[in-house]
Amino acid sequence: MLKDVEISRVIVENYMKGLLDSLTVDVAIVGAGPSGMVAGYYLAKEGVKVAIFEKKLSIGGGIWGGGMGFNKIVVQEDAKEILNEFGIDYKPFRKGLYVADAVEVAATIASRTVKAGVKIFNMVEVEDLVIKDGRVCGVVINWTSVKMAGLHVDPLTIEAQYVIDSTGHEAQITQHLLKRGMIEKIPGEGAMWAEMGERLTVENTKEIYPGLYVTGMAANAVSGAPRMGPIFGGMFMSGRKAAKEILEKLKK
Ligand code: 48F
Repeated sequence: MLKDVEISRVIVENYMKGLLDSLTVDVAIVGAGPSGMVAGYYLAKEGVKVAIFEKKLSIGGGIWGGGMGFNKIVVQEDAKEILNEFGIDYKPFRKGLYVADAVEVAATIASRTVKAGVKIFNMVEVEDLVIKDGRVCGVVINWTSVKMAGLHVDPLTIEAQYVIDSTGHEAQITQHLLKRGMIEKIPGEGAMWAEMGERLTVENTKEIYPGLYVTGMAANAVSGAPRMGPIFGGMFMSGRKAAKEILEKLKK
């Protein structure tokens, strides 16, 4: 006989086990969009302990809708090997440019990221950073529902050696440094220019403050670089670049 409470027990026990295990991680990633998940995948693949916190119910960030809800995305030659790594199909439409199905991209990256060992906590918002002695060393989390309802409920803390701000266009996590005067400014994303935006999103992927990396559109927002619309190679390469740099630092 199946008891209703058995279902509840196994869910609570397993969730709590995962959360307890993730109170201390090597890398805490904020935002389960393309750059955050790709970064998590490449880190976990090398045995790094990673948790991703995503404030929405669904993961995948801006992938699902392609451009204006036409759920296809464009990927350029430089990032083709990342599609191959994930086993995602694509079609060339002219030399060096490919089109892929947004639903397949989002679902496959999410699946492979989880299977690589990344723990994803959806419906959890990162509301602040832990900063000690001039270094970011964790994130402050709360339920998205608590934030939405404006309830006065104190958060919990996750300890991490590195934090990645993969929150997209608003660079929400880096904003916490700005409001405390720990960085000078966040110019915000520039106007649409796909070619330049794609190049710069990779260049701007960096440790913006000790312990804090920025990837994807957050990297362009903190540097005032252009947005690029539904071309995603830069997002993937940005995530992979952050993972590579953090891996090297963790090895030291
Ligand atoms: O915006 P998003 O997809 O980030 P990205 O990796 O990719 C950008 C592209 O989707 C697209 C583009 C073309 O390439 O320009 O826009 O830079 O995903 C960001 C994720 O972060 C979550 C948000 O819900 C989204 O899923 N997020 C934002 N703030 C928080 C957060 C927060 N404070 N706590 C947790 N999650």
